[in-house]
Amino acid sequence: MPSSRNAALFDRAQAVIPGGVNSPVRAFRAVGGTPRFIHRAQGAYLFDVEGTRFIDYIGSWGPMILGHGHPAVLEAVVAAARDGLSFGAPTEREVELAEEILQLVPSMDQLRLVSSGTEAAMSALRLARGATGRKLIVKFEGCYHGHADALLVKAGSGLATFGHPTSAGVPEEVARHTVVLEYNNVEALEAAFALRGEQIACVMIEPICGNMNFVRASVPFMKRLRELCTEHGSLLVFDEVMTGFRVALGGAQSLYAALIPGFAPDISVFGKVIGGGMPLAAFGARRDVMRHLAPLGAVYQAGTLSGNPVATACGLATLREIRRPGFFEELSACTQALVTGLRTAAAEAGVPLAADSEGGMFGFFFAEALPQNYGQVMASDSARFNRFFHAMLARGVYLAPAMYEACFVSAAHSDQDLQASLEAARAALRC
Ligand code: KE4
Repeated sequence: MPSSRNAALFDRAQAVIPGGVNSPVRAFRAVGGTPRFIHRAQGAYLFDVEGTRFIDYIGSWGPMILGHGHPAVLEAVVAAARDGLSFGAPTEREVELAEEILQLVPSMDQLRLVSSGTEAAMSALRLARGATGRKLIVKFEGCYHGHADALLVKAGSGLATFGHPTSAGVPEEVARHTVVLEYNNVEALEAAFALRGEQIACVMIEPICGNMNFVRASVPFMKRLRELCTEHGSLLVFDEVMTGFRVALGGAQSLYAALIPGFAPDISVFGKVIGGGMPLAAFGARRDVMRHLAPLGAVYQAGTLSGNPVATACGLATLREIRRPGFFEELSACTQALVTGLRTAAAEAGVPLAADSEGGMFGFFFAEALPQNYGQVMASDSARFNRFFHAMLARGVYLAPAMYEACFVSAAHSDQDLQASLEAARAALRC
């Protein structure tokens, strides 16, 4: 049971902040119960206001790939803060960060730094529309790209028909320019392009969808998507806010490039890890696309804190740590060991569980097989997930409080942490 301090704080928070949280998923509504108010974090651990320690598999929803309080990152942030929190003017460090990201993501010639994944995805969308002169965008059910109006849309009644808002406040007129298709459905993709290909400005996709917990775009699907975008002059936008510098140093696009000769997205969106826990995100593309952005071109995009000097120091220090030789090999091995342990524990308990991982990102479903789309994700056993979530929380293991969210391992997670987590899982699977 949550401590009285967490409950009292939640009551206080709900008096002054809608739902008591500054981002809805934190309210535990998907899993029920009272959210834990975190007081501090260190390494692989979160500590709530009661001092209860949790092994952290959320990592701030992805950014904390090094764990909390990495010395080199802290040192860089403090030093940068001492030199000034914000200037609203260009700095050398923004150039350094841009150069280092571009070295790791060869599909981009240039990028623009912004303050959140939502801002980056929204700007990438406007850039795609401005660069192509087209209005229609395509997204996939289950993928989340932040809360820009055009992306809060669900599938229309028929194939490739107009989308409908998933949120109040999004006008139908906006949603009608968004087509929502089923993830991994090649036939639906073919039909949509056959019907409206010449109107499609871009297709935005999470290449490994962490907003469906963990669902991979199949190679045949991704290959066909790339071909269709090329054939119809539409831009392929990779939303790597979650997968970027998390599933591999070169992001998910580097994995597909290794499997599909010549593969590359046209525009890429990054966030989370590149900020190292500070508000920083980015979008980038080839020069012929980025030239459309103000002040060069007619696509306007701006931000007071874009490329903030403290955030860029945090991001740069993080990037320099994860570039170290062997970093991703070790992180992947650690994550795979956890996932293998989860599968074994579930098999021993006779509980159907399907799990997958890539780099430092993992997901699991109480289902016989890994889901390939949103419908299959939602068909998994949510009641068991919620019981499991709370049983793990009670045993000091903090998973994502929703069965459609991914989980993350950091470089700070030790073998002892993994063994403790699996011991908790063996008990939690019997709840
Ligand atoms: P932010 O605006 O939250 O920085 O990024 C939006 C975003 C864009 N694209 C992808 C693939 C994302 O996963 C996100 C944000 N992810 C959620 C968790 N699924 C952030 C947590 C939250 O909303 O509180």
